[in-house]
Amino acid sequence: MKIVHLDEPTYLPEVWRLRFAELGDFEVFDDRPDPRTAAARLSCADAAVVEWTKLDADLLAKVSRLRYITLVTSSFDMIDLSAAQARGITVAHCPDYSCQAVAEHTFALLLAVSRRLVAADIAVRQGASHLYRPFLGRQLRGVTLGLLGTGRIATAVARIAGGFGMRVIGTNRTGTAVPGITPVPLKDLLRCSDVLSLHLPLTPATRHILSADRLAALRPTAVLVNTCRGSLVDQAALVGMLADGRLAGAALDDLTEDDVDRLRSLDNVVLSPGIAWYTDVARMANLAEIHHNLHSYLAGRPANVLVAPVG
Ligand code: DAR
Repeated sequence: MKIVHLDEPTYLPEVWRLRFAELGDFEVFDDRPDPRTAAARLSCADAAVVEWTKLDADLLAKVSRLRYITLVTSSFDMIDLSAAQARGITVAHCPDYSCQAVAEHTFALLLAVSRRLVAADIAVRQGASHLYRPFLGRQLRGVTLGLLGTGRIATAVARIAGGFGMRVIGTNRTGTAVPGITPVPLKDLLRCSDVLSLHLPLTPATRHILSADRLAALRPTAVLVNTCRGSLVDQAALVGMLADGRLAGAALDDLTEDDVDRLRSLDNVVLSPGIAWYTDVARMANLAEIHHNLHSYLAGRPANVLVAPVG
């Protein structure tokens, strides 16, 4: 059984390389391959671990032999799942490893934007002391937190929000109730949230789920937190609203290219470079989850499957 790690692992200490090597002939590539190189590598393997490479239908059409992919991510927008399925490839992902990390980062971002922490830090480094007026904070206790998506990460966010004394409402696709989150229709979520936090995967159906129209339904005093893919939001519309005071603030862990320079210039925005998942505990849990995925596939009962070949 040949297993490749296709592209530059963020974290793969030697002990874990050895553990993966117990599962088969395990080869790690430490670069980020172009599509041709990626297709060639995948065609020499039975199973692959993928972190960065976009696996679109064109690339997958060039892949032979490969039967299994586990993404190291919980997100799965970088792979064309139906193309993989059509080529007889089982695709799994890692939905669990980062739930607590992302939930905690949601609050790191929310507190940073509510207390203008980045600007305050800069002010102190420039000599400020007991400077109050630019830094009037917004209390979280008693405000309404709206969760768009009520899965595992949102549930962890709701648990933390309980400690802050926030009222938590949420919307999901199916209308199912989740403990700790009061279910509401989307239009009420937009209308009632003081803080709106996104917790759903990017798919063709969720791209721009926060469209210009939906953003316009938010309270002008609201704050948006996004620890998911930037493309869930119509970023150009968001920037316009933040710039002219139709939305109070935003805290974003992922950006798109749309109007990004103007976004970077706004001072009611806090940004982080895709690090919501990246904690000491989560990166270890990520390795355990990838290992579990491979192990369960090899044992004939694949876990965390996104698509499996039909028939
Ligand atoms: N968007 C997050 C982060 C993935 C980063 N890389 C990892 N896990 N090695 C996700 O899990 O989808």
